[in-house]
Amino acid sequence: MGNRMKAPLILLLCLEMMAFVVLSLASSSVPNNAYPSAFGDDSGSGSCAPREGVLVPPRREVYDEGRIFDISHKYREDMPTWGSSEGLGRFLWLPASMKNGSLANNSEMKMPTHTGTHVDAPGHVFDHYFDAGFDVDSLDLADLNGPALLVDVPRDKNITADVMKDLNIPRGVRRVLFRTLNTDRRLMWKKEFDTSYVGFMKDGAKWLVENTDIRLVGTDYLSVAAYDDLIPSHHVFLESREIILVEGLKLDDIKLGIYSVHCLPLRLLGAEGSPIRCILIK
Ligand SMILES: *C1O[C@H](CO)[C@@H](O)[C@H](O)[C@H]1NC(C)=O
Ligand SMILES: *[C@@H]1O[C@H](CO)[C@@H](O)[C@H](O)[C@H]1NC(C)=O
Ligand SMILES: *[C@@H]1O[C@H](CO)[C@@H](O)[C@H](O)[C@H]1NC(C)=O
Repeated sequence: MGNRMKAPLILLLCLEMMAFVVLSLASSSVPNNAYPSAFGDDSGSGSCAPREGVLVPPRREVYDEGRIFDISHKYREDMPTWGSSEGLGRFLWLPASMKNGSLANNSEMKMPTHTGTHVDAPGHVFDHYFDAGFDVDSLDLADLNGPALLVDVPRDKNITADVMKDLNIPRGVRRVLFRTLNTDRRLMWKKEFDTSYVGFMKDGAKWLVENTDIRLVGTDYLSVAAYDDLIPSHHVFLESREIILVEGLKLDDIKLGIYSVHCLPLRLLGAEGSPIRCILIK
């Protein structure tokens, strides 16, 4: 376990040359001039009819005519980040660019590993697990992929033991995505971190561990645990090292029911968190 990465994640994104040829629609008001099409106009291709000769990249939330749903958030400069009122801020830049004479554009990025839609490994809240190497690369892909239930929880409470009991999730269900008031409040679209988000209270986490077969717990803000029970709820979930927590999911406009979920974290050796791409397939 010699090679231990620190929390910030630094990756080189080597885009295949000319894979994304994007004509600049830059205006002086866009926040990140190096990435005009990604950060400039979030309304995507819908708002302006493509002009002749202007290439417009596809940006989708749903694929294959409603069969595949992207439930990961886009990484944006104005997405919320833990404990900050400023949002994520600049996380992507171009040390080498074609505009400056390079043969290709090569971006670098830096962000906390628990940013946006992400996964927690047991080492997140147990230092002896961290030291023993229970990082995101140790998570079981069989738990991160398979049949999953999308449920709504009551909008007037955090997720307590009573709430869990009333959900009546049958034994045998291994993956559950919990949609909460956070989705209605669009908290993942607000750059200010908000401590009043809905999450699991300790007794709700304990009820889930003791009375269900759930191995994958997904929620719709930056932590599955309510702010008031932040560490206790994480402890209850992660102690057995059998439950995987996926946080910051984008569950808007998806019908309740059973899907096939597919979540893939990066293989970040030594990291107790990782950005994760999750999709639901009907
Ligand atoms: C990178 O190269 C692409 C393709 O030539 C171009 O469209 C884009 O504007 C370039 N970006 C920068 C920041 O140079
Ligand atoms: C190109 O280089 C100039 C001068 O070093 C720098 O100010 C500018 O930001 C660079 N542009 C890009 C797109 O990297
Ligand atoms: C959930 O708990 C947080 C504190 O952790 C609190 O601010 C919030 O109001 C609670 N939400 C609901 C709907 O009860």
